[in-house]
Amino acid sequence: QTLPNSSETVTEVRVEDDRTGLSVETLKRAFADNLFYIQGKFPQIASKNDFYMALAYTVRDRLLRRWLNTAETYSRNASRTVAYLSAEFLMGPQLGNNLINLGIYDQVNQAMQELGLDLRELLEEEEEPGLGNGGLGRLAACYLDSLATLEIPSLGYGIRYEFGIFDQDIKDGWQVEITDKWLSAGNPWELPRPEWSVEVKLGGHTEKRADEHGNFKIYWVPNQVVKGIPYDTPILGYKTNTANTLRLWKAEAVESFDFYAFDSGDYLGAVHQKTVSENISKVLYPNDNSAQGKELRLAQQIFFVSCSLKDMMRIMEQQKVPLEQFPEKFVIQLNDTHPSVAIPELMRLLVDEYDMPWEKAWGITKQSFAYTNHTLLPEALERWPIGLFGKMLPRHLEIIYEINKRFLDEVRMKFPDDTDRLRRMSLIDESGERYVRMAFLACVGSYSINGVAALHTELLKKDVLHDFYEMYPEKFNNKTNGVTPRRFMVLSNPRLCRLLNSKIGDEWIKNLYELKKLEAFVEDPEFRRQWREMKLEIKQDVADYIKKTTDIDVNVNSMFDIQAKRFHEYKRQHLNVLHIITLYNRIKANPDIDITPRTFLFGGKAAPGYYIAKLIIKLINSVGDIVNRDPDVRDRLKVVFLKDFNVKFAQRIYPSADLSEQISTAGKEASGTGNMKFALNGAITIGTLDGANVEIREEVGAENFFLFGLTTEEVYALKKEGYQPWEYYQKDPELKLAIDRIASGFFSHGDPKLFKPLVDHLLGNDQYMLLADYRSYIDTQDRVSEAYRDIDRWVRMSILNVARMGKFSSDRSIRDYCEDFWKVQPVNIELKEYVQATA
Ligand code: 9GP
Repeated sequence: QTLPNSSETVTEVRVEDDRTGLSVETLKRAFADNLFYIQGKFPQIASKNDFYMALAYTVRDRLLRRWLNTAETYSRNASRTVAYLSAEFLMGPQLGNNLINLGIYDQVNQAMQELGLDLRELLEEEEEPGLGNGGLGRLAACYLDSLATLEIPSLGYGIRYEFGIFDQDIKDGWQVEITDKWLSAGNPWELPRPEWSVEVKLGGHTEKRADEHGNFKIYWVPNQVVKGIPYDTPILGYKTNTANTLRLWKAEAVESFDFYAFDSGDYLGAVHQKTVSENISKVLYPNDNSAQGKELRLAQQIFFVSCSLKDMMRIMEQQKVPLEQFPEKFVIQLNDTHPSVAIPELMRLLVDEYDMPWEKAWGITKQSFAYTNHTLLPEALERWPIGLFGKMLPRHLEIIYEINKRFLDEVRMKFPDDTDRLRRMSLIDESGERYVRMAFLACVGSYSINGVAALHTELLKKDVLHDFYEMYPEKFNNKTNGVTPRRFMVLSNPRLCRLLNSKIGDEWIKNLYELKKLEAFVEDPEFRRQWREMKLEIKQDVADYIKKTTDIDVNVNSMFDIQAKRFHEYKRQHLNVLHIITLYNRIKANPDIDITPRTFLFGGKAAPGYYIAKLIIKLINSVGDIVNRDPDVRDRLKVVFLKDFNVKFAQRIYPSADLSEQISTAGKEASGTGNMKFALNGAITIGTLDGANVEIREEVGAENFFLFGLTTEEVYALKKEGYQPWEYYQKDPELKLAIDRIASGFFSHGDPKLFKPLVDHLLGNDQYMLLADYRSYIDTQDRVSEAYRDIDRWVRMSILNVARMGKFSSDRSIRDYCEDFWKVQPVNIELKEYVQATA
């Protein structure tokens, strides 16, 4: 071969094909090689984990070429990049997803078979990185998948928690938390990049001093410095060459030992600093939808945003992009308020460290950030006590005061003589103990503010952020959430995929609106038969799993009625329990009653400190103990709590649902994404007009959705007029009996005290209005039971649900973000051969 612009002839040497080849033979050889050279094992003594690791490295090798090509292309073009800042990334297992996205699932399956191994068992072996609590972290993971699939340059930035979300065990019906040691067997998917480590300052005080030119400047004198080390994970798009990066920061001490203390004999003191620093990335706060006003949590937030901003500046420097062009090079998406301390941190970097005038720095900052709000719950809106904030971030507090001063001037200008508005909108809450209001800071420092479902965005505008909407109407927009069909259909539901592909091809995997084509087959009885058979097979798998893990027998012909999500009072798992008890009471009153058999499945974790949520878990298990054993029930009802709901488990459970419970109090669930995952797998929803349920119902049609309950307006109105749960209890004999049974100790071995706190909540103020919605819920559930008896009608509904869910792909969400305000273009990645030339 002749080199371009040269007459020299060279020999071409390809990098060993074992690292890139996709044939079954090559995969087998590469796998054996990795088992030998990386795991240091021969097959006879290798553990399942060794096999898993060998396969993971085999797959990672195939990602690396795409990853490096992508990085090289972005670097060469200095492409505009989305920086997605999130305290949580709930990635789920990597191996299966990478096989799907590389398009080599079948080859690898065959290769493993030929080696006498079972791919499914190896997939089971993976410890998933559970670096998130629930919907918020999983959304971030779905968005990374879509960004890569749509070939959008992007970086996910977060924290590499040593311990992710706890593993849940159930002992005597109670949740028990177990530390999640996800890293203990090693993580083959990440690469540490110590050369890009950065330092982050904490604590101390500020001083005003003259610099070398005699100009007065503010200096921050910290009392602690920690080092952030980036760990990179490739995020491959579906059947593209794009492999973006998830960059998670691990905290370490700047010096492992304080040598002075060490020399003076204070060994423990010397190690102390190391421990304090490492604590920052030690553990994920296991709270969903509630803010934790803890010092360590604030340290986590400043730690990862400061590391990330400095990393972006390093990239700009390397690509020779001037700092003034920060907003052209990066758009920083704030995933909830957790990273919003990035706003004063960017100001500090520009003003203090790069000597930029305030106005210029503020211009850059305001154009760089976009904020997504994910909650309407007041307790989840973060605020930091001034004392705590100032102690850890004294310079940031000064900057926030300055931002606030200038902001309130703007408010005064737009709304003269409205002092109450100033008080309401101030970044500092002065109504009692003083707090920094992080959501307000995010609103002021961002050029875009979005909610995550149409109703949620409307409620932000009308209520939670109403003043900010009046101040900056142009900033507000909606971006309804979506989920990735790669993980939640292709990987998790191969049977459904095969059936879909046989009818409409596989275009839907990249363009979910293609599912619409299924509608043409809904009148085909053979297709409906296949659909029904498929569902039964899936349910059988889950039934086997339930038998294996809980020893409970469930009937696959019964309706699988599933509620799987975090435990929270607003999500109302206990309303579901009231329905179960109602059915049980009907059977007790009339054992021969004709009832549609149901299997109630629950899954989900409660925050360790959230007593009532944990009591609801105990109630489910206690009701299950009675119902499952009572001979009068004759197996027509089964109640199963499936422990340790995580991404891996979710993938198993969503496909098996007949009925999806989305029953939060209207106006409380920002969007929900479980609702989408269930419907995409053919479950029919019973739900309130809350979050994205509203849009799901619009898409699938009111006739294919079981609606019940108060609307948001009705909830507000009823609260205003003085809601009396007691009246509902008195008026409705079925409701009264259900609650009385709980209160009497019927489900707690005669102990009336056990569930008293729960009963008191319900009959006291019933904040989430279960009693008001009970009758409508029960009547709707009766209609559900009726509908399920006509299984052919049910199958039609199920098919139409899948066919009409195209809107809820995360690809659609990401496209909306890109077009609407990220203004970022896809970049095509060419896969170059890596060629070593030797003369
Ligand atoms: O509670 C919301 C959930 O409704 C939404 O689907 C998810 C992703 O947008 O975010 C959750 N919010 C939080 O976890 C805390 O703000």
